[in-house]
Amino acid sequence: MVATALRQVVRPRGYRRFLNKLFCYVSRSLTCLLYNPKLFLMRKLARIEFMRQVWGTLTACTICPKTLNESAPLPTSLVTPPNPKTISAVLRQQGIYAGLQLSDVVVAELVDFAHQTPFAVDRNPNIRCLFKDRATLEASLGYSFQLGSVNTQGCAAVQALIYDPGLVEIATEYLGAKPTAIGSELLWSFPGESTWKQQIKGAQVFHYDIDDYRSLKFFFYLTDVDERNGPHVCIQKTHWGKKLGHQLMGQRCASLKDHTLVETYGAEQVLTVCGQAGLGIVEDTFCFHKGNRPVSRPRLMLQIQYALNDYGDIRAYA
Ligand SMILES: O=C(O)CCC(=O)C(=O)O
Ligand SMILES: [Fe+2]
Repeated sequence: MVATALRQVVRPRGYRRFLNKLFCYVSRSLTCLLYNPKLFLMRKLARIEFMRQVWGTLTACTICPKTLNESAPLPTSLVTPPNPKTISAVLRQQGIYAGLQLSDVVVAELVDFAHQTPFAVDRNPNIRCLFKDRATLEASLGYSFQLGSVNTQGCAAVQALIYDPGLVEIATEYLGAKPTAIGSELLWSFPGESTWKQQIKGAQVFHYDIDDYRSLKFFFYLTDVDERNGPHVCIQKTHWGKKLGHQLMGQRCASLKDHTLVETYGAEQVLTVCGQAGLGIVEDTFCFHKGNRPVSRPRLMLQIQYALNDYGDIRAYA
């Protein structure tokens, strides 16, 4: 009601847009505070590097060493090379390491699952579609899809990877405590036009994730990726040392122009990761990063995420 009243009183378009945005931001924050106060607090604190340093250390010290469900540990890693200490050292310095490799067999199993399981169109759980039916459903709905999110729960290969000793060791080494697996997603990114708003929602502009005081994401390409097929792009070394303004803005940094961030942190730090299906990236997603929208063919990618704490649905209230 207050918002409606404000909208009627404030006439100029710029103000109205500003008030609208402010209203959305405040109402999202309040909802988060009400339903998930721990997540709210972490999102506000972790963006400030000093707080992240302090809380990260405190949390890591208090973590029970058996946080990760170890019910199905594998004897050997499905990922090469699992050299946790080296990878962790590169991560600390660069914020990203792009040299992991999944075997062809595992890639084939994941791709098969993604083809046989309906995806949630643009992450909307109410619209589901099989990969082979995409063109037909797009035509009948009258728009082209940007993303397709496949639920990984029934996929044995994903579950095996979540508890893969190689991945877990890298995460443990980097996070400084036993990690918690907080999410996984098989994600299609489709070629096509999109508005700036859609690109922000689809993580296709530079942004950083605030998922915990310390967190880590693994990305595995399941289709071949070149410059035109949705490469993952990272501004290296931005996991620490962000400008104070960018720390205060948190996830709202996504509304800044990509070129502004590149100019601020240096074009020489921009790493565009191209590679064949099976290539794995591990990244501290406090770095500015994005997945470019493919131009020619769909990209399929698996994400697995570890952190110190699990706050529930990390994509909610963002
Ligand atoms: O699609 C990508 O390469 C990046 C995805 C991402 O950054 C995210 O989901 O937060
Ligand atoms: Fe992200």
